[in-house]
Amino acid sequence: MKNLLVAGGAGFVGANFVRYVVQTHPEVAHITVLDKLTYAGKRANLAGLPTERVNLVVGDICDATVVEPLVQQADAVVNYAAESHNDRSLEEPAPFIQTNVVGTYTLIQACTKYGVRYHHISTDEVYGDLPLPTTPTDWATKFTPESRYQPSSPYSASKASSDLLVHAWCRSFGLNATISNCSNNYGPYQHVEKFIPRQITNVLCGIRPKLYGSGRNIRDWIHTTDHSRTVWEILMRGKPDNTYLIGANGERSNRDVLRLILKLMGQPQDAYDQVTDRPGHDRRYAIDATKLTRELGWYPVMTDFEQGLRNTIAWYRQHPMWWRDDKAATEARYAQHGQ
Ligand code: NAD
Ligand code: TDX
Repeated sequence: MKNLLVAGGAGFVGANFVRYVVQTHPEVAHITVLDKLTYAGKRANLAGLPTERVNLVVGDICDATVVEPLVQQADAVVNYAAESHNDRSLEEPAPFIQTNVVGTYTLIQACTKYGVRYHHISTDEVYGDLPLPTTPTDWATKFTPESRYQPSSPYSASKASSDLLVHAWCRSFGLNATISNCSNNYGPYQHVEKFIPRQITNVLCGIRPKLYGSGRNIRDWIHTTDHSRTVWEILMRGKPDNTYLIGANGERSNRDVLRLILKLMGQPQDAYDQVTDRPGHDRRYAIDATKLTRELGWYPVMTDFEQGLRNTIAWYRQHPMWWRDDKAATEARYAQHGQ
């Protein structure tokens, strides 16, 4: 794997992956990032990386004339490019269908044509949600690779569709692909529309944090560096046409996460607003990552959530120029929906 093509590598999770590979895998001679630089992608996310090892091509994964020559030169393609925000998908689903479904189709067609290895980045949200747990048996119930696909939002439905395309291309056309479905990531470079950076930057701006509904919804948090490590392992050692679920046993309610942010930022525990809930809001995500441990000997490293959150808060505090321009536009958009 000397030459990688990373689609969506100027976004949050993709840029963290590119940084991880550059820092830890000197055998990768070159990474081409293909990114449309939508509202969510930034050149700044790749700043400081050696230009002889990383270059950015600004382009659309739906455009075969851009995609094909880049795929032809690559040893492997990792696809992070997506419309990624549930709230936006509820307002305007069209770009989600275009990028997440048509874009994936365009990439896998090119990988099939040139016999290039493909890894598809997906989400645990394709499995829908689990009820809020009340008994030990409920807590033990988690998503597995055998769980039924039943996505709730236009975003998760478009990601589910893209996963199904990849499986079909493996079976019918011999595409050499793997899929990973990861839980909620946190860490640096995440857009301020997402839960954790929104609340951190709210506090930094003197805005009261906003909790949707009761705040009892549970998300399964993983540090984005653990996600990157796992994707690398799957790229190297994953079995063709296999799905790997990535999670770090990081389940917490939104309310608990928000109260921890407030504590770490020296604010009163009740200094937040409860706002209009997200329509169709998934209740709980929980990942059973047994297959990763069994097949790849994988385990998460960055499991101290409080320390990870402290570092993430420090990053947003130290990089106001990175997020300041997005903040006002993001809050204006939320205000239109009472959020
Ligand atoms: P993001 O919105 O921060 O980044 C997406 C990137 O894709 C941006 O750089 C954007 O410019 C680019 N992009 C969008 N449309 C494009 C197009 N048509 N052509 C080329 N580039 C395009 O999203 P993220 O949070 O980094 O998520 C990346 C991937 O990881 C997604 O597939 C998402 O489903 C998956 N994922 C994310 C999480 C999470 O918690 N963030 C968890 C599990 C899976
Ligand atoms: O202001 C907020 N208040 C709030 O209570 C926001 C923005 C969110 N929330 C809640 C909704 C969710 O229960 O916090 C939780 C996390 O919200 P998001 O950050 O929007 O993430 P989520 O919808 O869980 O999806 C994320 O994880 C899976 C990513 O955005 C997806 O791309 C990924 O697939």
